[in-house]
Amino acid sequence: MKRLRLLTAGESHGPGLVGVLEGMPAGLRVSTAGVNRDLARRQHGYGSGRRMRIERDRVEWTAGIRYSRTLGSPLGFLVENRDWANWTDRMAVEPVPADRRPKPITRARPGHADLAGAIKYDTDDMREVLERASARSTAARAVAGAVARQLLAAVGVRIWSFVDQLGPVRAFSAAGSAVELVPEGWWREDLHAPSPLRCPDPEAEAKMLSIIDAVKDAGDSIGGSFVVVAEGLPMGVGSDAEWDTRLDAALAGAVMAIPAVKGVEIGLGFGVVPRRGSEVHDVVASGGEGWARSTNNAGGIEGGMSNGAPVVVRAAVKPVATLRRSLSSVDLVTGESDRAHIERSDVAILPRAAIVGESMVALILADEVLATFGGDTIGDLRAAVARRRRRSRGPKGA
Ligand code: EPS
Repeated sequence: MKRLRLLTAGESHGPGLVGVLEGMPAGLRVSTAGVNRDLARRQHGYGSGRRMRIERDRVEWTAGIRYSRTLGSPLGFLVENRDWANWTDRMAVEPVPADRRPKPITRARPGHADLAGAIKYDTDDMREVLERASARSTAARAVAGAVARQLLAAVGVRIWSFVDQLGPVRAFSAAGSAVELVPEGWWREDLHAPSPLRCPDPEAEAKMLSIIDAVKDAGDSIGGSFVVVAEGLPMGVGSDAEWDTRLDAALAGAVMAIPAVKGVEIGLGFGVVPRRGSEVHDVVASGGEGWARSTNNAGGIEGGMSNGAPVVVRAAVKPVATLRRSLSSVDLVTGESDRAHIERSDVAILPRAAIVGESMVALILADEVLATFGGDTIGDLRAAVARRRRRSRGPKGA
């Protein structure tokens, strides 16, 4: 990131997750209830394992906020792992006598960090890898993302998401991201009373739920895709000037950095491949208010910059790597062929991954907004954004 820095630490079954977010302007009112609401949203969804019944994620601030406002200094925070109480031997910081140590994990799960990590860190116990590689780490990102979301809200940007596909079932049976088919204002419903899979098409969602049940019974897992939408971003955030200043590149990298994400599209994405230019580009018209575009195939980004239309990012999520009916593997120590290790896990993570997607998009957009408009205080930022909005109202002569 250009102006923000986020550093997180924490193992899945250690005492907790910590984070430092540096670069927020002073004076932003931070709603702790809002951050906790986003943490709860990340925990919601059908297909989760038993762990989600143990955790009640809440943020504890350790730095950077006074009387609910940011000071401009780094924000420090902590999210406790309630499950830690059940893991004090297995994840002890101090040495534990050999007879009290659990059996090492030596049979790598295909698709997980286990094997490459065991080689990289030179360990015979894959627990030392999988604890940090766990998607538990995304709870810390959700805290930082929630603060970023509040900064964006202060300058008129709103972020929401939905699950648009699970296995073979697509919301609205539509090709592409289907954003335009989501009922107006659905995001509000999702915020306050989310459906089990956070899918805005109830018919498709019912099918998705039965797929999850069938996959669970078969000891298997299933993936799909989610879409994140950011509305109200001013024009010209990001820049065309250099390969590493482009907004789409930053978004793609950050969303790809979510565990289990294997593909990222902006707007039409891979849908551009079979189409001609006249079927892809969003014609420019000047409507009653500002620049009117009847389509948004560009997903809100042209030339590496926001064009004022909603930013639309879609991500492909692979099925979770832990299968109850585990796949073939080889024991790291004995070299014998055997079934992969089985760790308590989730069957489907789509509705939760979508919230992590919101967090990553919020972080990047907050960073890009700050890099574009600057400001030591939220007041400076607001004034600069307002100037840009005035300038982008429409053609000069209109
Ligand atoms: C995860 C496995 C499960 C998930 C965990 C990620 O945890 P456990 O092994 O304790 O059952 O619930 O996700 C979280 C704890 C979380 O907060 O998202 C994994 O193997 O990645």
